[in-house]
Amino acid sequence: MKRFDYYPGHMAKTKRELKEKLKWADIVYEVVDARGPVSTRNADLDGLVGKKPRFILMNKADLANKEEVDRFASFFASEGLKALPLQADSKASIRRILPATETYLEELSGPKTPKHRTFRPFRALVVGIPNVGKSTIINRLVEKRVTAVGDTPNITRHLQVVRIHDKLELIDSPGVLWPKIASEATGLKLALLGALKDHLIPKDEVVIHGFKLLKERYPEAFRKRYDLESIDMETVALFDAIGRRMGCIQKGGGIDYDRGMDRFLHDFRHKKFGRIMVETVEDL
Ligand SMILES: Nc1nc2c(ncn2[C@@H]2O[C@H](COP(=O)(O)OP(=O)(O)OP(=O)(O)O)[C@@H](O)[C@H]2O)c(=O)[nH]1
Ligand SMILES: [Mg+2]
Repeated sequence: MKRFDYYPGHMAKTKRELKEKLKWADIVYEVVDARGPVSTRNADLDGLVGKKPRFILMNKADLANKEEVDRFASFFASEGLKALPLQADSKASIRRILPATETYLEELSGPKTPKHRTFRPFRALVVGIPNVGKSTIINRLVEKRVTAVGDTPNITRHLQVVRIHDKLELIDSPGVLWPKIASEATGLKLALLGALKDHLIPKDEVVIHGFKLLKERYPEAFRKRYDLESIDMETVALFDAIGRRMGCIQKGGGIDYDRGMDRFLHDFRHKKFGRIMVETVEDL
């Protein structure tokens, strides 16, 4: 799996910064993509967060299969982790975060709560891999009802803290983690979801994986999207048929595969096959 090893130089610095922010936080919002809630986590976070309360936000739930997302919530619960499906661009959905956090923190409080916590709001940090919606969540949480608390010099000089609730404060920049690519299968899922830079895995491999997944799980949505009579054909023939249907034709009349693949990936990432999952609880 050598070719999937990828650790950009700036990640060491990012991790250091994340550690600083974590010192400040009482609770961590771990944002994942609801279409692949396990593959879009990052194993390093366990070590970094330690025993701090953690809340998994399964974001982009509007793009994912609802029943499957609920099953992942139960799966996380069985591992002792709280998880909430979320659609960051919906106000109603964002509004559920605070009460759910309060309930969670109340569950955790009681005899174990350190005394100082009754005197100040809880402090939350949003973390996750790229493109899962961290910034959208922060912007939506912070919108309007906030009072800026300002820099907190005794912790880290440039941490901007905002009060979003009388019981909760938020650091206004997210902690970014690189995805952990544990296997080729995970890499392909992350690439399909757009959580990896496109050049990391050859595009045709990602597309072929997308074809395979759709053929297995969502054949009718796949067939309908491209108005095909059948999808029961070899990969190359499928490439051709889809490319033709999308009008991705070069000057000489051949299929423009590159454009076709981009169009397909865009479709995959933007609900053109309905609410889909790149993994299910059974897969794990
Ligand atoms: N459909 C849908 N799209 C979302 C949702 N949340 C975020 N997005 C979109 O996902 C894309 C990435 O969102 P960001 O908030 O920039 O993600 P991020 O985690 O901050 O990404 P980085 O800054 O690259 O680490 C944007 O195009 C958002 O509009 C959601 O709940 N549903
Ligand atoms: Mg961001």
